Amino acid sequence: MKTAYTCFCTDVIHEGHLNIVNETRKYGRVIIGALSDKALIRYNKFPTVSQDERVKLYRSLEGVDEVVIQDDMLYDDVISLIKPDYIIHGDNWVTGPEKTIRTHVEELIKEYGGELIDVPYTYNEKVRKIDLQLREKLAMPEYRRKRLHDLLKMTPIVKAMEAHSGLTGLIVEKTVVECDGKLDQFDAMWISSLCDSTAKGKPDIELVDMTSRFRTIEDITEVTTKPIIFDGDTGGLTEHFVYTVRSLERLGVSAVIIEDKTGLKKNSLFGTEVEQTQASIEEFSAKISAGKKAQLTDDFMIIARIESLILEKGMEDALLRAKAFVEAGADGIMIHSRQKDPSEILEFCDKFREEDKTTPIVVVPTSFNSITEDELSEHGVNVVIYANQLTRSAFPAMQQTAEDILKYHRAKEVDDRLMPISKIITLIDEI
Ligand code: SPV
Ligand code: MG
Repeated sequence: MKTAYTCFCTDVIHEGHLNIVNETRKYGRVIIGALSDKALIRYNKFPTVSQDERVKLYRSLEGVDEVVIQDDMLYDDVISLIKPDYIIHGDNWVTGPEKTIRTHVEELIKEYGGELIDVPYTYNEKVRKIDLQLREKLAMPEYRRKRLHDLLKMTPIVKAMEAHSGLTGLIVEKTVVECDGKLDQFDAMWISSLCDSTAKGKPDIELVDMTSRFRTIEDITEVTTKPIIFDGDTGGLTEHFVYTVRSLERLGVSAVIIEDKTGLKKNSLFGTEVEQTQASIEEFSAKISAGKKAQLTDDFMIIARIESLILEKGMEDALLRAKAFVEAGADGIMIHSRQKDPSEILEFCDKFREEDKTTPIVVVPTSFNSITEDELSEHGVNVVIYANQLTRSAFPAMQQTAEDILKYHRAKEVDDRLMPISKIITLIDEI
């Protein structure tokens, strides 16, 4: 008997999937591939149920003979193992970002005389509603909050991008690219104090108050589902920080990063050009412990950011602090540097990992931007934050447009570089 294979990456079965199963049955013994968590998160979806539960769900479907795990988004693993006579897929992958996968599968299957079958994709009001409900579920605080924890287990390096508004949140949420034949996307959002302040035309000195920062979080959570890492600056007074922790948990934020500075905080990228004071180990450890004690949910993370390299206090000081902050209860360490060369960051990571194999390490490669995610991961980094690149790319574009309209006394000359209103509208979802 011939074998017919189809891959599912859904948590909920709707009539579209049942249709695919029925179509697959026409060609032979039905094998369903359950796309693994690892592949799923790079693709387009985040699971709301475990991989095992998905396998069970697919197995329970009438007409399904076998379910296997598909680990490779590009189908290489299952094709070499099963060599299905037919691969069946909805025709939604004929265009759009998934096209690259289809092209790859078509080439592989042709090599041994298999056949690719595209069946019409089922998209109606009912299916749309199910998709929407699934997304809404992921946006709920209890789901969103634990997602960073889950991601740390699922992927070698979590990639977070800066967001400071609903629109930038949507960009982080929806941008999917095809690269080296695979799809990729960001995992999380970083609510940067620098970009949140800059968007309001204010300096990054803890001047934008928490109420306003929470408003930014809400603007973003209203339209996205991805987990949030919040830049908590110094955390403020310990007596205030405990309230901030509770509010962030309630908002569905996954982690807050607080830095070991005291007094008037200035942006780290100024380094020693401005006066900045590091908090003592005891003082900052007490703040972390108080935050951990105040926390009510299991998954919320408090990450300690060490400014020793920024303030030129040396590697030993940075390592000493990292150890102390982990002992005080920190769920992760962020180490920062303003050197162009990543070597001091890598030295810190290597030395920290000699003693501590598990505590997540976070880095922000703004200055040392030549290093790749893979290289960072090889040195034990778990989270990479692109902290300000959306703001820094938008600002010069807007400024140039403003200058050119003034120069030409009309908007025609700038029009070619503007996104059409029709496209802007497609970014925004309607319920
Ligand atoms: C931010 O994005 O606000 C940060 C990272 O704190 S940095 O600007 O590099 O200090
Ligand atoms: Mg900041």
